[in-house]
Amino acid sequence: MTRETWKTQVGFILAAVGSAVGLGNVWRFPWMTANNGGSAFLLLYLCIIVLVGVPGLLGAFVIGRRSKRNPVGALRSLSGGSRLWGAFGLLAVCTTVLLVSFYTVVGGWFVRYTAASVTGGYFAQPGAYFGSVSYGLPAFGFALIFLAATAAIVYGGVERGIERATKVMMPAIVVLLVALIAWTFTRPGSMEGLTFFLSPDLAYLRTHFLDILPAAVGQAMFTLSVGTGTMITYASYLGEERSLPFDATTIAVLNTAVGVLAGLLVFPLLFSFGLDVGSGGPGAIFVSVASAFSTLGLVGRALGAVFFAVVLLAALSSSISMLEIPVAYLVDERDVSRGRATGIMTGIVVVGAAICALDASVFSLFADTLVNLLMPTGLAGFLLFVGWVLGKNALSEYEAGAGPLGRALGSPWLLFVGVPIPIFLLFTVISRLLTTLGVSVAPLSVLGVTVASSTAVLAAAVVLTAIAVLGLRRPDSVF
Ligand code: ALA
Repeated sequence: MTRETWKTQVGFILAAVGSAVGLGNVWRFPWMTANNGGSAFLLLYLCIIVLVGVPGLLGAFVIGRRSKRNPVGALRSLSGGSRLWGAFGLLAVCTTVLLVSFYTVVGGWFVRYTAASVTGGYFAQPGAYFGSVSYGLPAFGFALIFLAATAAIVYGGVERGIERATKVMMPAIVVLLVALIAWTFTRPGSMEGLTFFLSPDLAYLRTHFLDILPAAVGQAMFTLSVGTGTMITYASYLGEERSLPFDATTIAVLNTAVGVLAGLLVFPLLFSFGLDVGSGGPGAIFVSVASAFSTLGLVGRALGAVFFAVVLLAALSSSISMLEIPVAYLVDERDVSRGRATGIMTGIVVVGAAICALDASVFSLFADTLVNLLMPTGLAGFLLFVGWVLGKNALSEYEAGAGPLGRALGSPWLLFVGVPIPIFLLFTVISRLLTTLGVSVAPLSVLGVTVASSTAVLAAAVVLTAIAVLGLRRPDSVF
């Protein structure tokens, strides 16, 4: 069958930004920022977006455009038919199914809160309200509404469904966010929130660097949709004339801008209402922002409906990009029609969403632990593939359509994605794994020299990367 392509170039950029901009920016980013030192987290997160996120996006684009396939077909065909790489691609597809399962539940919360804003449903007791609707059957029911909307757009296909929908959604999100920020800035006390969010706290960053690093990496992966194959699949519908460095930078900048806009809204809003920014958990934004709106009577109903609807649009443009991955896998690899593939995958996600909606601990396993472990692992694997399996072929794909500046950065990029970034990602994955398993690594004594535990973790990441590199090296590799 003829493979679909993006009809317009702006369609690709908007769809990719739409994939990146979502609950990660509005629900997870302010929550992570609040729990990890405010402006210190912001600074670290921005550095990771530039140093890991943009090169990582480029890696995904190179794999996608060169192969014109979903992650499984892409890794298998570009590696000359390796089953092992095919299996790694399948891991990425499965990761996406896990993500879209919990995402559907959160999307359902936003559907409910949009409706409850209109009726004033959460106004009496915002905290207790979230507790009563967040899990169980009520949450599952609303998740199904969100999933039905996602599936309908994916069923429509690349050009008619995804491209058309995101072209309208993305500008609408920015306009609505800016309007809400303008309103928030008129409130007394909002400037304190701005300071918490924006004034660089280098002392906190120095003392808590290793504590907040994994959270910042996980957030950067999640928000850019890298490490799961989403961007591989989107770039597979892309023509050779596009500049990949330009597109990756544009997408990262626009995505970060929306995240920062969300922060500019949420923190001033919370401070102006004297609400606790650090009250963690997935319900933080619901409880706090809903509390703010509930004090404003009828105006609060209107503002609440607009706010939750804006986030809902952003969530939808991301969830469609995630559901598209397993659908593209079935269409490309199993020769299933788009309609059937959408039906099958929606059925699987219904089961996943039912599991995620069971209770808070199952939800956190998906939304927190698995995201933080699987996404950096996925990206590390993709980038080792780019550097050592594709090697010089990756460079020629990168250079096709790129301008002089982009081309000049090609070789440093390939080196960077081939060695330092995988080491860095594996370092954060191992640290997180140890924390998750409750294993604390005592300082080691090597030849009489005491090695801090983080140094031992770093050494493990270097050894793992070296083993991978030695195993993957071929004539076309970076070195
Ligand atoms: N990138 C998507 C988001 O931030 C998953 O919500």
